[in-house]
Amino acid sequence: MSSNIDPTREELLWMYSHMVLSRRYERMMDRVYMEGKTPVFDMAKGPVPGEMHLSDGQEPCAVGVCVHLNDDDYAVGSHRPHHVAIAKGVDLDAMTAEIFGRTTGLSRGRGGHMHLYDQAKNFACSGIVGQGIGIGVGHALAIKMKGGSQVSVAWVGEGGANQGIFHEAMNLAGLWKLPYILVIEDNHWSVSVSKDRSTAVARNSDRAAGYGAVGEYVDKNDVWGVYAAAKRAVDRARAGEGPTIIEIQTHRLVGHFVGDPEVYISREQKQALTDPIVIMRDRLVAEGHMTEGDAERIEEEVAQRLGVAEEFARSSSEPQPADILESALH
Ligand SMILES: Cc1ncc(C[n+]2csc(CCOP(=O)(O)OP(=O)(O)O)c2C)c(N)n1
Repeated sequence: MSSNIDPTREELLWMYSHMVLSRRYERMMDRVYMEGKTPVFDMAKGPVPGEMHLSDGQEPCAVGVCVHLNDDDYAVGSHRPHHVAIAKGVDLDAMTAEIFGRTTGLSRGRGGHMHLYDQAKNFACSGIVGQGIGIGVGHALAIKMKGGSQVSVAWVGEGGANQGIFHEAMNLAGLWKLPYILVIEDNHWSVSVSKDRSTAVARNSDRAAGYGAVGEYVDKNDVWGVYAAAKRAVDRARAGEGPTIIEIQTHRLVGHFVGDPEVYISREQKQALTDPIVIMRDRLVAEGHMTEGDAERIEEEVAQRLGVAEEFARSSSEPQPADILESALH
């Protein structure tokens, strides 16, 4: 479908500033994650142990959808969740502390970066690839049974869309006409397996017809295209017209995880990738929605906010073994 619904200036600036916030967040996370992990890469070391999946380049998939959502709408991210959490408004201090494994984190530091949970923003995510598809349908069923007007959105990679739960969940979403939107972030790679080696159809949005859903396809990581597709999908969901699959052609500008040697992608392929933030900034300036000065101010505000979040996490205490049986909720 074509992009024929234009964002307001306020929406454009919201999307842009949240893309910048998300990208700078990932750069900060890349830096703190690598602390203490070299010269021989050791995942268990440093202030943020474990695996780390960053979303650089995939920001349009988050902001173009979340700009239409309210706090009480449901959002379930994947194992690569930071951009969606930030766009859904998850508290940056508590999220950062959670990733650092500290007691002030969203779940008192017990979830880590792939298991962020914020009840105030109806946000969750999971390290089990594809799981969010079913959780999202569960949210949508709950909304319908309670007669609510919210929508439920889940994000999954094109690799995760090949999990069995995709078919079961989409079938029920279509059968029951649930207020459900599945966003497929097609970054072409499932770790090192390319989509053409794993998926029988060229477009996952074509699968929608098999489940009584509407399929939307967004090319070129286009934030305007995501905005328009998501607006149609949210309007349909709130009107009781059932589910939508939004497939977005996106790309990750970084490895699958921090430390990925990326031997499966050539230098030429990597160099050909474009940056959606640079594209959006240039277009906003060219169309008079924003000045270069506005862009600089956004960068400064973001840097200041991230400094506060990092300091909050670093200065928070580590969990104690004696507290393990206490609830993870604050
Ligand atoms: C059920 C399950 N199987 C395998 C894994 C290991 N794993 C983590 S990320 C990933 C690839 C996911 O690819 P995709 O869904 O395309 O998302 P992307 O990483 O590209 O964002 C795999 C196989 C897992 N976490 N969960």
